[in-house]
Amino acid sequence: MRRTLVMAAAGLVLAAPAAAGQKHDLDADKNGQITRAEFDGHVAAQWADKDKNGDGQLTRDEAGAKDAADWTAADTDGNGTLSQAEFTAKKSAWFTRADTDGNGTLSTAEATAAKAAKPRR
Ligand SMILES: [Ca+2]
Ligand SMILES: [Ca+2]
Ligand SMILES: [Ca+2]
Repeated sequence: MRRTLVMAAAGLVLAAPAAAGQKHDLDADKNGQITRAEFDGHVAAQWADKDKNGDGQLTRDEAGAKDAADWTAADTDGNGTLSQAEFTAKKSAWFTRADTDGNGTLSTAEATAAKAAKPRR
C-alpha cells in the first residue's frame, strides 16, 4: 500500500515536464504538508537529475556538494561516490530531522525552518 503510494508519487514527479528554471516543489499537491511520499518522489527526481551519466553513482561534482564533511558523512561506505541508497538515506535523515513534531509529514513551517538551519557538521 505504502509502496504503491511512493511509486505513484515518484511516477508523477518523473512524468511532470521539467519546467526550465523551476525547482522541484516538495509539496507536490500544494496542500501545505510534505508527506514522505511527496518527499521520496522529490528525492527520486533529484537523483535522476543529478546522476547525469546515469551510472548509479554520484560523484562529488555531480552532487554539487560544497561541504566536505557533509559529503563524507553521506558516503557511508567511503568509496568516494554516493549510491542512490546513500543519497536517499541522507535525504531521509534530513526529513526525519526536519519533522520536529514527528507526525510523519512536514508542514511548511517545519520545511522552512529545516532549510534555514543548514546542517552544522
Ligand atoms: Ca554518475
Ligand atoms: Ca559510497
Ligand atoms: Ca511534522
